[in-house]
Amino acid sequence: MEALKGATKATGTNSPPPHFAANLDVEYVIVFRYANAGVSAQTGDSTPPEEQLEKLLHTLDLAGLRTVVRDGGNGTLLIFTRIRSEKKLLGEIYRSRVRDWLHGIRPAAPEKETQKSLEREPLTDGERLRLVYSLITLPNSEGGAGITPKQGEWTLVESVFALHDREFNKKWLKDWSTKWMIGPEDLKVIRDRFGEKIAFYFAFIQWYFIALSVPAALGLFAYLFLPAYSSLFAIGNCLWSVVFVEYWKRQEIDLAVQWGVRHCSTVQRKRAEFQFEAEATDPVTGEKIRYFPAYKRLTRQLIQVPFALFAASCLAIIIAGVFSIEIFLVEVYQGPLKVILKFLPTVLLSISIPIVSTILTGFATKLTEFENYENQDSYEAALTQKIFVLNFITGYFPLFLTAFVYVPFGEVLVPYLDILNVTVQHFGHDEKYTTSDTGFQINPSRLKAQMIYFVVTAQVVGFVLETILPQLKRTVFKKAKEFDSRRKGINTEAVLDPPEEKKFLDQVRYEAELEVYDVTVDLREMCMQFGYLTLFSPIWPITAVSFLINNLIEIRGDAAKICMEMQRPIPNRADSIGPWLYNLSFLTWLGSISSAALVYIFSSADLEGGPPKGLTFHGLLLSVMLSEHVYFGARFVVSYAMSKIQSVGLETERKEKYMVRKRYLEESFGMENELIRQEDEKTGGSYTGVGVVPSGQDGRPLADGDLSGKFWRSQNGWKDSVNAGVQIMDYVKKQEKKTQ
Ligand SMILES: [Ca+2]
Repeated sequence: MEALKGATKATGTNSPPPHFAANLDVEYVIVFRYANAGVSAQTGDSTPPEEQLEKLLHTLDLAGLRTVVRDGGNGTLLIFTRIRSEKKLLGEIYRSRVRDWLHGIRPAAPEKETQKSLEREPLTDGERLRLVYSLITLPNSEGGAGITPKQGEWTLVESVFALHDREFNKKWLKDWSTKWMIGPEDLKVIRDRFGEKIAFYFAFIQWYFIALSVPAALGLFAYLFLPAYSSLFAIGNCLWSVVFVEYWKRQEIDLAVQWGVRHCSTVQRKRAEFQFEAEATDPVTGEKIRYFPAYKRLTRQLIQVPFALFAASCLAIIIAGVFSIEIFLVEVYQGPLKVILKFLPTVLLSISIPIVSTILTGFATKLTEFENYENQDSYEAALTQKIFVLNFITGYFPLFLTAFVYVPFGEVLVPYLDILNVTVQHFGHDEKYTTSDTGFQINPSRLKAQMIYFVVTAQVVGFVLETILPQLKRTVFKKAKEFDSRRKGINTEAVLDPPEEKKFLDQVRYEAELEVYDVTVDLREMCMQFGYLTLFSPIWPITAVSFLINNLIEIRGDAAKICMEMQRPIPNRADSIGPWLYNLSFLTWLGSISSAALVYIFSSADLEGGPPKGLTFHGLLLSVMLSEHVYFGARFVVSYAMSKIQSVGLETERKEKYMVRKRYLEESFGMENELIRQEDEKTGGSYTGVGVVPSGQDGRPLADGDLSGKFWRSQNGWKDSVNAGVQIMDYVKKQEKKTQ
């Protein structure tokens, strides 16, 4: 404690803001694993852990960070870091702001005296943590220590994380649990704490929540007064989704300008994992470029195609297989144990899909790593698209299957499920247990029941899993780890804790065990949810009502998850919700097709969701094409209308740019104007120094007889000119009187 207190004093008055005080002014904690189950951890190149630790601490020191080491228990050390002096931080702030200016993120150059510019724009917690994090992780060439966990020479560095500000978290959760609406002020608070990337997520989900009230009202109306599969509702829903996405695009710009991050995605965060083949110098700019041949990346990217096909068919086969079994067991099969067997497919699906998805997601991640992207953003975009494909199939394929295969063609196809009798007969059942010969009829409530499952049950289950699973996983892993350590004779308890630090260190060790928060998981959840609304809501019009209720809780649940289940997120910047925006647009487009098809197929049925009648293929095609054209038309109109509405953000940007231009111009003239003003005050308006007609040495020589010289000296100041003017007017008036 004394050492830490001393450190605070050492920096003098420029100590970190009070929020860090509860964490003893620690900014980051680095977990260093020196032993793995009793034996020294493997560094890869057989250097002992002591050597890597020494190198790590030295590197941190060179990067301008103070360090303190404590025991982490279970074979780890905790390395606490904080910036060595606030002066160093000021330098970093200035550099970062200059970089932003050079990349066009901020309109004006930052002031040289950072202290002054900080008074104008105080440093937020998030910015501070972001800067210190980049100091730890940026490559040496960019002024950082180049420490990336588990990479390269840092094989023993397990993680780098920030400590939660528990006081703030408590206030935040309490605040949000007592109010309905999350306003711009609340978003700014999140942005200041957790960075723009997470703030964008909350801004998005809040806007989505508000916007949902429209389809919810529409859906409720349709549910009560309109016939099932009403085209009116489908059109309204599609139009809403177009306006929703287009308006969000505008809001993104507004927020980015407001938060000063517009165009920040142009400053690319380099990935430490990027492997380059050669380092070359740009012939034009002289900049050092790490080169990886484009054709190689392209060939690697091409692997995506067979991968996507493989993954899609894998998932599709499982889903279709289980689906057939289910239909057979529920609607065809009449034998013994039906009550129990009926649940078998659900169990099968709930076990197989998560396992297969996890394997495929792992594969997608490996593939994206193999594609070897240089920047974090392009890496994330590539990964997001793959994950979206996987989720698309698991999330929507069952409904597509029921709506467009089972219902229209069920009566033709289902009897073929008899082939399953082959397997069933092994258990001693025979033909009489099935009704397929006696005329099968599709179950009209099936589509709706399935939709309700995805819209209500799956959402609730997802929410519960999201909140409880991390905690469960942690407890199990912790127990397993402790058991393993005990078996191998390592001390599981941390030793050598100074007694007064015990409480703090226990908290840090607890946080070290938490998972790393990934905001794209939450974004994906919302994007998938939006998909159900655009693609299938004609099946069950009150879908939006269910989502509205769900999301009211979801927003708060996600906040609680960040505070309690996850490590404090590293504040990253972003100027949008990234690649998810394209997926939203894609879903609105597909929604126009899917809704049209649903309405065309099912509105002709006698029963709700019953077998459709009098369908023709060209009729379907026509309605789909028509709807799609209407979609493109609507999107064009909406985005045109949006561009006519003034955007606050763009206005602000324009204003800022104007102010900057004005300031630069004023600065270049300003000095002289100021001098003139001072003289004016002193002399009462006569020309003495500035602006006086040049004479003698310092200007154009004026001879006494020079007409121009005489002319300009005739009035010695603006007041003289006024007097002269008044005299002239008086004189002329007098003359006029005389002549009258
Ligand atoms: Ca969530």
